[in-house]
Amino acid sequence: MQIGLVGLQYSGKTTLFNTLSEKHSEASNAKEETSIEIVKVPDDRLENLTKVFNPLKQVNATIEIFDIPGLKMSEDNKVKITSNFLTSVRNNDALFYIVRSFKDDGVLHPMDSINSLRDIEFLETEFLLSDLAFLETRIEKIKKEILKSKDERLKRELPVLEKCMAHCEKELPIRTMGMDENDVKLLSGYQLLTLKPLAIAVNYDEDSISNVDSEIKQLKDKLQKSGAAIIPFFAKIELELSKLSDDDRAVFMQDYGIKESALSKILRTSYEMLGLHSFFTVGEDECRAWTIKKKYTAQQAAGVIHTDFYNRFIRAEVVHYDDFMKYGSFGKCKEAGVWRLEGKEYIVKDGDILNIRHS
Ligand SMILES: Nc1nc2c(ncn2[C@@H]2O[C@H](COP(=O)(O)OP(=O)(O)O)[C@@H](O)[C@H]2O)c(=O)[nH]1
Ligand SMILES: [Mg+2]
Repeated sequence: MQIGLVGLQYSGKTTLFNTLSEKHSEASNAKEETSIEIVKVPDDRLENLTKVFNPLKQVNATIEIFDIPGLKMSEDNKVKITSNFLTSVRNNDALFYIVRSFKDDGVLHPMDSINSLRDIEFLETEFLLSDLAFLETRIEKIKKEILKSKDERLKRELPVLEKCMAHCEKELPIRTMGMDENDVKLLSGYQLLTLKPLAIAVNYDEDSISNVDSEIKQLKDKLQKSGAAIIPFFAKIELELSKLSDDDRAVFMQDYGIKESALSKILRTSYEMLGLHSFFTVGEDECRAWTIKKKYTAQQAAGVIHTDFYNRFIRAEVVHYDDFMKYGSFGKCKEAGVWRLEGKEYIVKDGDILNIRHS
């Protein structure tokens, strides 16, 4: 899973990125290149399974976070979107739009004043224009191609693209169209920007913590049509806190009134937006958490572990994590009747422990 942090220059992307990374260095991407960090998804359930099985290694699920710079002021005092920037943005599964709301006279704002709504609308509009331009060209091209060939796929694509175009023309992002899954799959190669799940992460300073809830509520009201999640965070304080031990951090977070860390918010929101959850595999060699789509069947989940497991799938042995912790061993789970053999159509649940039987 790839998550992209985008936003105007000096909004706090790199500061947030450093909070998430294990290095916790001070902000810098002076070279203006995209940085990548592979973040381990913390999971108490996996920690507990590791305590039971004492495996050689524990493997957490991971997500890749991209710090994408590029939205800076050009010489004519305007923020320009480049095609390089859009290419970096397209590669992500979900986007976090980092918006500045912290006040600091020592830090420039590329649009000269703090106005989070304006900044959000700026990027949304640019993404919408980019999708519109793409859709227009693509629709023209497909229409011509359909006349020449009888390509069935193109014929199915055309009405979907036209619906997207009509939606964008109403200045609405494609993510709010309620497209069915097959249509989404049909368009997946195009990487339409306003189809990507979007979270708007607003960066506040410590003086505003007490006003945050009411400000976020106002933004939510104004941005209802964006279909975006909206979350507050505190880049600068959280970078300081990320350098502390877990216990100290918990104490300071409480002092500041920060209920959940930026990392936890980003992971939770990403899983929600993308419709993901986790299952586990356990054993003496490794205990591991895997990330899958919520609707995945046992066979699809097996395929995430290994394509051979998909092709040669026979059955899945399944115990839910809660049952396993309640009874303490697979043997006891069998006696209690909570250990099951499931076929390939079984829909895997969050927290299932799976063992795939294959030929
Ligand atoms: N006062 C204050 N400064 C911040 C905050 N977040 C970021 N900064 C500062 O703003 C500057 C730009 O931040 P940076 O993360 O590099 O922004 P980017 O251009 O979006 O990557 C740096 O000097 C940061 O230390 C914040 O919450 N409060
Ligand atoms: Mg940066």
